[in-house]
Amino acid sequence: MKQRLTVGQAVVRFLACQWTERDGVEQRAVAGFLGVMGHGNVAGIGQALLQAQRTGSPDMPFRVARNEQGMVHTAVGYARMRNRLSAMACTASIGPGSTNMLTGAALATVSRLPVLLLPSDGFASRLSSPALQELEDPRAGDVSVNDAFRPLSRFFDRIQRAEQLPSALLGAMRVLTDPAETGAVTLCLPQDLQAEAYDYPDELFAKRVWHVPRQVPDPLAVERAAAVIRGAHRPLIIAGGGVIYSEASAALDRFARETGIPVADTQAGKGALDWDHPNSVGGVGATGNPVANRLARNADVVIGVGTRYTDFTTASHTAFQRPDVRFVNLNVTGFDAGKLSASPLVGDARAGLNALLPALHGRRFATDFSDDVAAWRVAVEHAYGGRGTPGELPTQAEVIGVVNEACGARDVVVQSAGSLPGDLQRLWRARDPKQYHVEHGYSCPGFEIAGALGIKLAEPGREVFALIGDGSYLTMAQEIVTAIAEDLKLIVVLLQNHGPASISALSEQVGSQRFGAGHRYRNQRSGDYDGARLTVDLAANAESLGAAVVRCRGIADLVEGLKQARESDRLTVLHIETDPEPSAPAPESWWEVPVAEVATLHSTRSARAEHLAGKRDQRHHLRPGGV
Ligand SMILES: Cc1ncc(C[n+]2csc(CCOP(=O)(O)OP(=O)(O)O)c2C)c(N)n1
Ligand SMILES: [Mg+2]
Repeated sequence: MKQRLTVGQAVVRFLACQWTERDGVEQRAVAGFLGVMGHGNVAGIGQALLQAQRTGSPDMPFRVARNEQGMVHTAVGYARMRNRLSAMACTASIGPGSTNMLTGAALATVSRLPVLLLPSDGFASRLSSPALQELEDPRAGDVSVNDAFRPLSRFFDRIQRAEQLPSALLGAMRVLTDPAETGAVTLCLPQDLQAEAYDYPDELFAKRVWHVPRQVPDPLAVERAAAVIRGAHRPLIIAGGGVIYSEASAALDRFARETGIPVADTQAGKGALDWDHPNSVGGVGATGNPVANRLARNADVVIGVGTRYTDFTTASHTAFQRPDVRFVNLNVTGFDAGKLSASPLVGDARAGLNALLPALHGRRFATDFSDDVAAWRVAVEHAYGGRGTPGELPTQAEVIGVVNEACGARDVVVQSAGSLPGDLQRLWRARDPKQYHVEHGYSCPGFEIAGALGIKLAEPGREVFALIGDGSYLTMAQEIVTAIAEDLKLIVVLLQNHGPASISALSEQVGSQRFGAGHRYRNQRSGDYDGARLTVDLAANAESLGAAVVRCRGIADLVEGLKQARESDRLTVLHIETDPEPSAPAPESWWEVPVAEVATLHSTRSARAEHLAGKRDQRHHLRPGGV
């Protein structure tokens, strides 16, 4: 039997029949659509979604976003919260509608999170080309702006004929649901083709279950890795996002308790163990804490679980200083498992930890880190302060402390860029594996609110707190409107420190004298941005978008405002002025940012000398990891 459907209708019908399964739990692989309409999709995918909504068949929820980049962030937030087992599809019009999704695509692919992108292309027929917003290339008739998705996508296809659709859809689903390959999956759909009909075989619309395996690493690889670990004296575990996506917290808890190995976390891995777990030593690397960084410096075996070792985690390859340090990496992708010349364990984090533990034959390590950790926890408590100092601007650390205390164990915090990720990585006390969402792989200002919306969509029962700096708010805040339209309540804490404090401080550090990193009026006499402070009122802006706004004049107002916001059913923005100066204790770590090799400026020259001093500790980590 066949069904005569447009390409748009077939896409929607097919996606409604896709499921994932892991540990016996089935869920929709594509739970809904997000979209911004234009001439590229209004009569194609748009018509198909309308028809689905009007007739109830297929069941495919649709939500309108305000900005296409924001919509992909929302889809990413959703997939993060669902441990990559369920995703969203995003439909956009041709031209800028589609290219607005590029940043979101990159974020998804960098952070290995599934999103299904359906950018629209110009006419496949080309009869009326160039269509509005269509790119023309005099040398190549088949180029479109959507080719820019190719390097950003883990799967890319452009459908030119209706009968190509089935194989493209199956290819897309395979990559979308494969934890080792997932990321942005892009199917470009020409605007005319979306509306063209074809007789699709019934089987295309049968329920399809994509089984997500818990791949067990090769037994011989387990033996080799176990031998490396058994020979260690000061091992350290680094828990990355893979632990959380694999729901391996219980396995990691057991592994850590039975071996006595301390567990540090990355941005994506925070919450893998509760902050006060006896083995938890907190964030490692450039935005980590001194205790975890000391353990890293002296570790002879580093066991990376579900981490891709970004420069923040490795402190730009200065974190691990022992000449004999070796790595054991358990990761679902062979690419990550092999990093730093590791003894690789390619497999699922939970299955891998469970296979590795018995192979250690009861080996226990006696690294004593509890006093250092206790001292660090006191330092965090001190940074949290609690009440603020009267007459002084609250510090960012104090704001984090207050939000942390207002946050129940099941509540969620969302962040992405600025000085907050570093402070959160050091200071946040996570009490649930799904509590901490600092999307730092792509560190994208504007992820905060849009991403928080996706998390709320995934788990409406949890309170979701988005922490956002003024610079990031100015980049993208419009998904507040989407959240309000969808009646999805968020609590947004907007920290106004009048500019990108993080980049200002970084600029100073690399000798660039805060150049281009302030939010001030241009001074017509000096030609520089050293005029008065800009008079932007972001609280008024949030109000104008429909949010309930609390203008906090200090920490006490914030405490009270958070209480109100929790009780309220409205999206609430808490606006608070904060001190731009760093307020969290230093990480005792390094992050490589290049400094000009020659310069006439003294500031650059002295920064260059410091930069070279930092580089002296950089290691290649070429020591073969296997035995
Ligand atoms: C798209 C993009 N442009 C530039 C940057 C560099 N950058 C990192 S944080 C930031 C601004 C953050 O400002 P704000 O939100 O006020 O945070 P603060 O630094 O004050 O904590 C910028 C421009 C980036 N990460 N992404
Ligand atoms: Mg700022």
